Amino acid sequence: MSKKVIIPAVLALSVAFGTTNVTTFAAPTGESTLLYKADGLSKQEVVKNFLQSQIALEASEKVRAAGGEQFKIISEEADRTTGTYHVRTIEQYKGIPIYGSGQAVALDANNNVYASFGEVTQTLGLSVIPTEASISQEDALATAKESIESKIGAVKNYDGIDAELTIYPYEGQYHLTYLVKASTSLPEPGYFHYFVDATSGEVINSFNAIHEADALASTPITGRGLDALGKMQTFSATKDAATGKNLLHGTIVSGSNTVGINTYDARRMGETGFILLSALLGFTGFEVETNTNFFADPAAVSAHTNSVKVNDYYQKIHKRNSLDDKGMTLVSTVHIGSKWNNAAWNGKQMLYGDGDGVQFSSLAGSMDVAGHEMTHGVITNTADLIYENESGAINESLADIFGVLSEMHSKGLSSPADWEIGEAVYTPYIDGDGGLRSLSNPRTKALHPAYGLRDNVYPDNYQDRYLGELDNGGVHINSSINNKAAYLISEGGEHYGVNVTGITRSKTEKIYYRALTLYLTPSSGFAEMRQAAIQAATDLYPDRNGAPSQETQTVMAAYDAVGVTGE
Ligand code: TI1
Ligand code: ZN
Ligand code: CA
Ligand code: CA
Repeated sequence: MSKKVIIPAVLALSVAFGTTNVTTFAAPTGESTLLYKADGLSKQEVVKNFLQSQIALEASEKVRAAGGEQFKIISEEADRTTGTYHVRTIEQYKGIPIYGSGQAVALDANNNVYASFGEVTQTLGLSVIPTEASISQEDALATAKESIESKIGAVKNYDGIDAELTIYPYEGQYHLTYLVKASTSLPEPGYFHYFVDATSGEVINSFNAIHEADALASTPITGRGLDALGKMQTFSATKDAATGKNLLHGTIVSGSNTVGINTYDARRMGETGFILLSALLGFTGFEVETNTNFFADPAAVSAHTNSVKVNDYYQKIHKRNSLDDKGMTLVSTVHIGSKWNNAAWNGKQMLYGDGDGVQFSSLAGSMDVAGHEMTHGVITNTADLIYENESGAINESLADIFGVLSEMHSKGLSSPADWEIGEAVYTPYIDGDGGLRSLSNPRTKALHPAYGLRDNVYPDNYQDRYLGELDNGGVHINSSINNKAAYLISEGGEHYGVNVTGITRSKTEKIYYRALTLYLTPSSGFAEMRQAAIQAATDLYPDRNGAPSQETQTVMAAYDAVGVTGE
């Protein structure tokens, strides 16, 4: 977006002024990739010497002879995560800044230059550039005002207006100009830039930067912050041009797809109120803001980065472009309610409570919870399973299945299998008790006696299902029956006397995704789930000589094992 503004300027500069692009993408390790060695010099000296070394000696000496250095440091920043140091410079001539110039130089822990971005002007020292103004700053301001008001009418009050001597490279020549920047709100909002020739008084060029407001409003930045589990994360965020603040609005680029990720703060607004406001009016909460690129809200950082991970899973494994497969923006809101022990999908976005600190810590902290909620988003856009009774249980189960699968995918296939859901945030004071639900062994999790189930545990068999009205007809309870089937398909095992041969996670997720997106319908229950999974398995792993493939046989055996026999 901002590219359309930036690229022409850079191109114009390099064509007209013989610039050298010194951009490299070396990693901050390894001697061989270094662009410039520190040799005991200070960071600032290294940067300036390095940039000087990019210019032919003759030209660089002429700049010095003309009375000054070509490069001026305008900002420095240490990055504690990587131990690197980042310096921004602009170019100047006799102390006057050159419009549009700029470099970013990166130093490793030993002050060696390992990367550099931005072009270096080669011919500055060889050019004849006037540096004595013959008109005053006031003249330049008056010229700009006159032109602005001829365009938009009389301006009573400028929100801001100033003039600064600037060397302006324009149409193959360096001009000594006053750069006048004027902000107006009435009669029309504007952010005018005027280049007034400081020797002739003429306007060389002008533009209204407010037309670029869109581009400016979404300058991408890299944010950082600790997540809810105390881990430092790096993520895509945005600098808001209007306020100068950084916001948790990011983008994920994957191939030709771009997905927005926006994360907001409900500031503990009650969950019921928020869910209504959000669903009816599209209210998403308040911006998460910072003046630096450090974001200090761990729940927000977690929600933001977990939605990137889950989206990556759907993108990479299932070639799905966001939840609706049309690139919809991923919206999350954290700090819903006070001590709310839940997370939800409200039909449009993800919501996360902070937990009461006993049953749950901040629910945004668990990647499988994010995977669960985001899968409801996928379901809304596909089978749209009705959220009660059997179809509701299948809905909840698919949310759990893709919740754990996306977490395992994100953590890498070599990590031990993790079929628990929510363990990262469940009962923070009790270690090693796993998650709220277990897909591998649902009966290890206690269930309130009010449900009246056998042994007061989650069911792992259709015969033991809950038939009452609580929990929308047991959507979070009977989901365990289908969860167990998915586990058996992937990992195999004996269950109620039925032997199931596991076919791997990778095949399991393809089967369930296909069943969800192609075969399940809003009213599908357990029997339809079995049929859909068998159909998906048969599509992907066809029958041979009239006999079902191992994969299809495994699906049938797993559903037999949990008592969903299809008869
Ligand atoms: S989709 C959401 C329903 C919440 C309804 C309330 C308005 C849901 O299922 N939330 C998950 C959150 C979760 C997921 C917690 C995995 C831990 C692990 C859920 O299971 N909620 C339970 C507590 C429930 O609502 O009964
Ligand atoms: Zn759910
Ligand atoms: Ca887990
Ligand atoms: Ca625990």
